[in-house]
Amino acid sequence: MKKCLALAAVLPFFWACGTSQAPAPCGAVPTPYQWEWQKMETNLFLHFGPNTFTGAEWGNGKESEEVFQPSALDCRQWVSVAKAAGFKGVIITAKHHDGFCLWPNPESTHTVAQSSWRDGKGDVLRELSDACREADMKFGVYVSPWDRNHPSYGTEEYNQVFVRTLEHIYANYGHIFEQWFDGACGEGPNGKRQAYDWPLFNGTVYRLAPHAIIFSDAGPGCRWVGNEEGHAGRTNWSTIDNTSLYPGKGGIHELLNQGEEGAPYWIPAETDVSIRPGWFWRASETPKVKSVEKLLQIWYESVGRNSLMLLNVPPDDRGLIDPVDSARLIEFRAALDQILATDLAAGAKVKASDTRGRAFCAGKMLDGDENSYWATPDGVTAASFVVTLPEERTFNRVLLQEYIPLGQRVRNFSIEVPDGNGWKKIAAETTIGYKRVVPIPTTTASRLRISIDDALACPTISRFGLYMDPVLGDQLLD
Ligand code: FUL
Repeated sequence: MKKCLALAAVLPFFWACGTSQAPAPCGAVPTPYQWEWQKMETNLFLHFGPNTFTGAEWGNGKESEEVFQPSALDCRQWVSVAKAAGFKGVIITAKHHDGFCLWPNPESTHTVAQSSWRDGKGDVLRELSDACREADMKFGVYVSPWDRNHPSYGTEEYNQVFVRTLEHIYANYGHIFEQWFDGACGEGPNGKRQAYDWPLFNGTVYRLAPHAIIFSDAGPGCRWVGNEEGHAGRTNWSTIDNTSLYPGKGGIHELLNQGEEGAPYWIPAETDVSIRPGWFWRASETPKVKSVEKLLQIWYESVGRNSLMLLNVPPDDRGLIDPVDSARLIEFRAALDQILATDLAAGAKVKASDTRGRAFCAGKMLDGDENSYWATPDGVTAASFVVTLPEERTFNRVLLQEYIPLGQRVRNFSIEVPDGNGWKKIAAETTIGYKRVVPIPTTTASRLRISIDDALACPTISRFGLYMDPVLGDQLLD
């Protein structure tokens, strides 16, 4: 009896605070592996192989194995550069279109084992996967299905060769976080093209590594962003219907760039872009290594637009990251870290027009916990929140994150600052997703209003932040 009375006294208190249930997931959601992958944010791409020595972008597969002669290969140097520059994973071209394998692949006679480099005992994948494991860096592989060397390319047998090639990698080189499949499908040594068996290739990877994120134009783990210049769409849904897509299919660049609202599969965009004009290292292109400003812009237009940034930094012909590239990477990260070091929303008070209850109150956007979020009651798909800073502050970037384990929801949002007795709109955008960083004109204010103007279901916003970027300033505004 006493217990009942005590409960009766406490229950109204809980109701008053609003002990609502978490919202139900909305549409497609990421797997736990995709969620972890998205949080990596920036990874390094490593294009390395015979092209590094011949200067070609696409080798023809007839290059002698002897051309592969890195004089001072040190994969630990690659990984320490990646680590120092804040990258979470690396993806190496284990086999590019020329067919040359950076490991002794028993399925091929065009590999490191046929080169006199290290007396045919060299193995770049071994050295890199070991270096990654030692440094707690994630390791991924690009394995080109297009093979301009393999004699069986263009026949049904080649699909089996390719499967055994994947099996060999997955059996011998430890944990692989991402499998990169390029869609290129040209002619092989016998002049024939290959009919790739994608379900077989993807099935093989999932059988060997269920956790791996498979990249291709069509996913299924993540999708190409549709260009190699480094920008995701301003509208960028992590969902897409890939049922009729396949790697290499033409005419889908815009679809890949923007995703598809409400589509049935979670296949987020990955933005691959090179720090140099080409994908492979060439001495002549060293003066053209991208500037810190350009790299920051790419970060805003990839990570800041709900994508992952895969930045190619190709090792040189010694087998080392060129000092110009490594210095640029460190400068880029230092500039980015400095911008993000001070969240100018710190100490702010937030008040939302609608709240699901205390567990989902607006303050959850500022608590630094990626698993807590502001949410509105079911059915409330337009709502706003006002941020009041402790004093006037100057900023030009607004950061927002959705709690994507429950799906991507926001379709339109806007940002306003006080104007007399009312508000003035300074930005109107579409999607948010995992992370959105909106460049706004440099603004000094103590209040801001963010409105979610439309969403597929009640919004779930896990983070709000304000930053000042003095490097690019207002350069990114239209
Ligand atoms: C492309 C390839 O053809 C390029 O050589 C490069 O590997 C790039 C990342 O993907 O489709």
